[in-house]
Amino acid sequence: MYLCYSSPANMSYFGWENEALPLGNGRIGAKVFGNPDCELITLNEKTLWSGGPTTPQFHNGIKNGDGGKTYRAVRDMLLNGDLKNAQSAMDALQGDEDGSGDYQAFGSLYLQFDDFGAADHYVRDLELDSASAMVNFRSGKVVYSRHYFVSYPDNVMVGRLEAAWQKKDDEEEEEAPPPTFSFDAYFVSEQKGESFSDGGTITVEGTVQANIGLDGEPTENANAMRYGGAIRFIAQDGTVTAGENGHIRVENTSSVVFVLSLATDYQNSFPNFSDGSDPLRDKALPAVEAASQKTFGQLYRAHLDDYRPLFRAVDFKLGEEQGAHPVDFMLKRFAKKGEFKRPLITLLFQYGRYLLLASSREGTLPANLQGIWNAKNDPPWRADYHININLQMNYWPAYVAGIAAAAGPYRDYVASLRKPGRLVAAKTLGVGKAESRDDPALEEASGWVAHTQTGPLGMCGPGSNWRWGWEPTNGAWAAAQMYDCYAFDHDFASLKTTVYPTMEESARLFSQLLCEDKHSGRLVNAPGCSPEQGPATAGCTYDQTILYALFDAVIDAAGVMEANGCGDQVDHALVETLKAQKGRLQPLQVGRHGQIREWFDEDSFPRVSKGYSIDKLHRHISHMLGLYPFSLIDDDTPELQKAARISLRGRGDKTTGWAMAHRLCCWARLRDGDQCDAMIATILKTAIMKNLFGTHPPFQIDGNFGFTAGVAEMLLQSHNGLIRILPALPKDWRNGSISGLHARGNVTVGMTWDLGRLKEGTLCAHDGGSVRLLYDGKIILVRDSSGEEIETVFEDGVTTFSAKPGETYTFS
Ligand code: FUC
Repeated sequence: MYLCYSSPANMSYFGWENEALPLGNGRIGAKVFGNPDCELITLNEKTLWSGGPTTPQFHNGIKNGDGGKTYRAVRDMLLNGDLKNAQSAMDALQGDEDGSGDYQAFGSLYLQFDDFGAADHYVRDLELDSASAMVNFRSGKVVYSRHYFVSYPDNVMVGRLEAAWQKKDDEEEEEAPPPTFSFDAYFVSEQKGESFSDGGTITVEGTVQANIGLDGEPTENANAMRYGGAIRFIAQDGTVTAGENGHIRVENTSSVVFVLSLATDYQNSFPNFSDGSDPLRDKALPAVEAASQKTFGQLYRAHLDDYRPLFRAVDFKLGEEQGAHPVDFMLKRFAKKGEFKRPLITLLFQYGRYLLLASSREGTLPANLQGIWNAKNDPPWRADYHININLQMNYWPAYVAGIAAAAGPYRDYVASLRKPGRLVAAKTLGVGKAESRDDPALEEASGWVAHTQTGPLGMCGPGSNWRWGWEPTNGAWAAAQMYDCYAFDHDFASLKTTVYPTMEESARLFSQLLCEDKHSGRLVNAPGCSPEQGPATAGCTYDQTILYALFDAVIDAAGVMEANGCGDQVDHALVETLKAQKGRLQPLQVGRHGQIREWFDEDSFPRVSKGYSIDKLHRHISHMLGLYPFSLIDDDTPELQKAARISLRGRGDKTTGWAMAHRLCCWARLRDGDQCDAMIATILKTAIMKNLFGTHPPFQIDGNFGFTAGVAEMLLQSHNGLIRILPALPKDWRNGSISGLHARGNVTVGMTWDLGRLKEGTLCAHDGGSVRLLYDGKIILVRDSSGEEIETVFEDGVTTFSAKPGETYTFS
């Protein structure tokens, strides 16, 4: 599977965003432009951030640290029905982003070639199956080829550039010595770090200056984070020599390999985020040193051995091959004539899996708003971790689309918000005792909170505008989603050490904050906002849904902990309280127009009022969380399904990239395949760039990940104890197959369909147990691996059987 193009990427920010091709190993990110005469590779290191505790103005977003006084006052206004005054009072709850920093650009590698004449027969591609970018072209009788990849096992980017005589089939093997080329290599640091060259190696190091690209001067966000990078050139023939100003000259070579590694001294350990290392000498140079002892072939083999099994776990076909067409041509033809739809869907689905593996692997930060790729020191929305949907969406495909190897960084990052989140909870909500970042009270699991804009250096306080910045349940959502690691994959080790304690502590906080709303009798969180619009109210659908889902996850997980002999780590009294509180949250209400209400009182409050406005077509559909990703709206609540349909229709299809992906997931849960197909068409036409990056606009990668999750959800669903086969197959996806999808309960499922009907499926319940299958209410025949039909029970359209651990069954 390829993304292929017949011209290089434009050497501009536009070209970077729309055209250059991404590579990555979760830690080092690269984008390849592929210009024949001057190769440009922009580079990133995931942890290179400005801001944080070493900048004097940073206070984790806490502006009003009055121990919860204001919070309680606003809450009481809302509980007393004083909606109007509460809106003005909200201003005092705002925090700020001071010193929270931005994800920084690392720099660029340039390879400036000596003139070799005009280039033709140009092809540039990204092969998803090998996670490699290739550039090939000819000049005269010479074929030039470049091959790049970023290796997770060796933690280096590797490139090989070669020249060879063009061979015609009927010609004898060329006798002449191989053709050669020459170039100057140099590195441009986006942090104003100076580079040096010695022998065949360029090094660069420095400290983060922050936003220096803007006016040339370091700003107050400079945080002294150390970074280092090393690039070594190894030529098969010709010469490699160090030049002036950090340049390397490669002369008359027919084949040269470079290995490159980047590092910082960051570690995610609040409040001191430095590991005290010298990133150049302790990390980047040793990685380059070790890799340069190996051949290109050895490095490539190790890369493939690591990556390929992960990528190949899922194979997806929709009955029409992609052919050798350039992607931009396919996108245009689809927009104009509806052609190439199926190959574009399979490609974009697999691209989402590719991108998550490239931007999120065990041991580092999760994929941010741009994954790992960034060419600016002031990227949109800081390229941070927004948690009112964006970070969560990045990880929606992780389990269902068979790339759990990418999920670890999400789990670890959310867990790392606990400590700064305790400080925010103590100072703004009055829960917990911590006064400062080094207060020993921060060691107590007293309850953590995180609002919208979070970052890797401890930012999790409220934002500078409450309309988007005050959303304390965001962290609770992020925590609830962590449970996927157990729900899908039965990863008990993660549940025990990281996931359960993080979820339980979030629930502990909200369990204390919930208040009784006398009018409705509900327990409510207040004040709360529906992201990112409308008034602050008591008990909005967003808050109540998230808390319901979190409490549910904690209660379930507590049972799993108990069953695995870890009951002593469970706060049993809390779990009993959560059980009692859950039933009183009443998250979902149907309103006057038959819609799911986004706010409890939405039928009675004015649509536009001083301090807030409501956009009927708003991109966020936060009142739909009960439909997806949570599962409060299902076949057993048809009236809520109907209301969700009305709400979704009312909100409209066309919006920003990620928001369309959320709609896609929701329509899949409503089992409306044709509407999903229509949604996909809108996404392809309006929110996908030439390099298939999703766009908000601007480029924002959650659109890619949400797309992959949505397509998976059309083919397989596994919530509320049922595995649904082909639940939202569009009429137009007549024939196809998919293998390697994951269902909750640690089950792997594959399916083939023909003329819109299930032909055959395979299923492996890795841990065995009872499996409940639903396909269109039809009876399903199940055979074991020897082809014997096994005993099943068919009731209410559901086929149930008992699976042996690890046995592969077929069904039809
Ligand atoms: C959310 C959205 C915005 C944007 C930002 C990064 O808060 O509302 O549209 O995607 O995150």
